[in-house]
Amino acid sequence: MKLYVWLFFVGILFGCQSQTKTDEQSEDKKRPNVVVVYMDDLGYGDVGAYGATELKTPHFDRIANEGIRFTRGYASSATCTPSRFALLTGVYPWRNKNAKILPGTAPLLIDTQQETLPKLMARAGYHTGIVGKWHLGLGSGNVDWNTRVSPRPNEVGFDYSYIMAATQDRVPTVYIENGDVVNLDPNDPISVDYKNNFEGEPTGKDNPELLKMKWHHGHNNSIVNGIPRIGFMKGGEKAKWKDEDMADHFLKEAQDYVVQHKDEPFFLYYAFQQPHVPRTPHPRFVGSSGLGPRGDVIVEADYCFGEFMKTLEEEGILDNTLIIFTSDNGPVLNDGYFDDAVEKLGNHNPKGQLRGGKYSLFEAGTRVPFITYWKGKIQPAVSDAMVCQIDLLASIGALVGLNPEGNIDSENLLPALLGENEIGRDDLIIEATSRTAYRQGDWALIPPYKGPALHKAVNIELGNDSKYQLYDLSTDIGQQNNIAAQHPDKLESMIKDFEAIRGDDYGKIQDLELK
Ligand code: NG6
Ligand code: CA
Repeated sequence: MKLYVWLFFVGILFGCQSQTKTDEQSEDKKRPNVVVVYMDDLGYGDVGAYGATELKTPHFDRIANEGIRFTRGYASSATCTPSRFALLTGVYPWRNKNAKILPGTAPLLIDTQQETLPKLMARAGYHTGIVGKWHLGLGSGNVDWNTRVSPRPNEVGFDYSYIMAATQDRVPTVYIENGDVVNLDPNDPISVDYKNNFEGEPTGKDNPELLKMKWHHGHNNSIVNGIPRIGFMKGGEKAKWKDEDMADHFLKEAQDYVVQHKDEPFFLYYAFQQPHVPRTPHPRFVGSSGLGPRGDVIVEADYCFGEFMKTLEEEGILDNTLIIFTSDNGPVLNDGYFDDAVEKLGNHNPKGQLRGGKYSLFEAGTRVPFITYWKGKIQPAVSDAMVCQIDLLASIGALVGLNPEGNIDSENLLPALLGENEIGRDDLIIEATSRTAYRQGDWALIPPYKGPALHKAVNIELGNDSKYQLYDLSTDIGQQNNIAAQHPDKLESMIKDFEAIRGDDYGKIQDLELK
């Protein structure tokens, strides 16, 4: 072949390649980033835009007012682990018998073969990351915290993970980056046990003189930073987190993630630890709310969210990023520590007009702040569509043009999430400490369950009753009037529809996590 002919073909080839590259780049530019911001125990009434007057949340309010504020947005469960399981897998948590509040030593709850939201995003060409609270188990039992933990979030779809294993009140109290404990000194290995203490180690129960925060119920095992925890831990001194710095620490990680991945489409799951116990605001937020530490950490979380938004703005990608903001379950005041949450509540009402709270089958257990925001793309609105976190898998899948694999309960509600219509789910099964209940349209059905009506320690009505409960939420949002007896036909049809999804053995559930 003559040289110039060869050069001609090479030229075409390179031309095509650079053409493809440019197309890909502009294609990438068009593909929106997706960020799920997940609060821990933030109630329906804890946000200004949802009616809070005693607590200022300007940054949450900004996206609520400039995006879509859903009035009927649900977590799948009234506790953390099951809600997170449903969020990431699109599968109802009650289908997995292990989807309960997990100890820090629990094995990974999600099957590594199972479809997940981050896996789907990775298939769509996104970089995927998680920063913050995990609480879905790690390893396959008997985790050695001194070697790389596996399987971990990376095995269920996250390219990058920077997490706490379980909760702020559970050991191990260390950060874990891609399976490695951050700042671990090999000469001071970590041991964790949820049954037995390690010889000679102080505990919240036996050493009250070492505590800067007192336990109310539970939370009397190992002491870290003067705070008694759930579970026993030994070693890892240099790796232990400082509770007051945690919010800033996760914020920095989330910001760094954005800066590092701004030139490619990314999916970030930013899972805050606030306002879960122990509530440990950084000193600059102490007293900021006037409502005690619970209010202060909400102000702190709102600040962190504002700073995170600033980063998206400064990096020039705010108008190309879909943000979904919500909470894993409803609010609780006293969740095991004496921290003035009850005493300093004043006129603040974390659950708004709803009944119940965290752990409850009543509305406040699962109906949570739920906001979608996309600068320039989503028009400000209030939507009454019933949407649930379980639907993010199919909905975000639709956004990136992929159908999730496997059997899922997730529904594609993308048009509602983008404000193109107000069509939500027809019905939804919610879960609370292994029990389930049913929402259909405006109606709420709670089957009979044994167990206390009131969780005394946390002072929350759980929804247990010896009879079926039926509420019309359109006229009785506070679930004060059980109208099952007046509406036998409605009751019967709802039980039938509920059982068609749930099966009919739900009533046998005795094994409640809370006794
Ligand atoms: C409970 C804890 C509570 C909290 C909850 C999990 C006791 C007495 N109570 O068992 O403090 O940690 O589990 O919360 O230990 S969640 O938001 O992660 O589901
Ligand atoms: Ca929670």
